[in-house]
Amino acid sequence: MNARRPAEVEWQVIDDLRPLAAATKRPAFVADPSDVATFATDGVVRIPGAFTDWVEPLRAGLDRNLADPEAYAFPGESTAVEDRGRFFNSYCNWQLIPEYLSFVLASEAAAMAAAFMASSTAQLFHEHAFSKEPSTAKATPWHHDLPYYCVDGQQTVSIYIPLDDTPEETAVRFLKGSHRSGQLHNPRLFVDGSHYDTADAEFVPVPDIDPHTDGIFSSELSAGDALLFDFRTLHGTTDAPVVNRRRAFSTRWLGDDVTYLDRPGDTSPPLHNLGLASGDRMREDWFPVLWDER
Ligand SMILES: O=C(O)CCC(=O)C(=O)O
Repeated sequence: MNARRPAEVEWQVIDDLRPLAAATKRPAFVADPSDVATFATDGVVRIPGAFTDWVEPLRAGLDRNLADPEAYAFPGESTAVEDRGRFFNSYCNWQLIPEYLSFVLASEAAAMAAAFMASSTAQLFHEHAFSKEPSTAKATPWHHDLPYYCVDGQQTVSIYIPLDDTPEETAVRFLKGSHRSGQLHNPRLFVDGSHYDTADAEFVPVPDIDPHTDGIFSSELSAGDALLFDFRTLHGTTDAPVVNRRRAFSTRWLGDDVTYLDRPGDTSPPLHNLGLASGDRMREDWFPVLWDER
């Protein structure tokens, strides 16, 4: 999603995650049917206070990442040298950062993901952490996530947890219903909004979306809320300056119908040599199934 250096650190450090998944238990989650209906219709729903208890541990995990970005996989800076502030992100480090590992293995996220995807399983794809520091005035370009990923399917969800109270002006916004458009849009670099060079010829440019476009979901957020969104839901931010730090932690989940897709161009995360062909289920030894009602 930005100008990334190659991973200096191996993103996949545990050889086979299936024993770890089998040896640990995650709490159940009872979804409110009206939230599930909103997610299906709008492609996004906010669940206030869902992960308040995880805010401190996840901030501590992100601090490790920020203190030594090169010690973790795929560090990315999305502010140019001349820009004010800092927009940092990093992903695929949940096996390396103990607080992230605890979250994926012990929180309600897996059960919540399965409930909202209407899936009997929830398979963890990866986590993604973000930090916009005070004075950053950098928009997150409007995009949706599926075209960046080496997967395809309808049953997907990101669980995005703000780690700071965030005013509406700088919070991530969503175009309601955009997950049902049937179109896939070119992935864009976060640093300047330009399209990936090698994007699929079938992709269409992201439409112009501004804060007043009809059907925008936007809200002020409290640390520990959850925003659940489909990988196909368009989202982005304004370039309003960030006043107080704005950190967030997302986990990306795959449901029953999701399979590997060998995309023609670059993908993000740049996961190579997965040993899969298009149409294969993502391998459960590297992408663990953490909720399973099969
Ligand atoms: O927090 C942001 O500005 C971007 C978040 C995002 O794009 C995502 O979680 O997919």
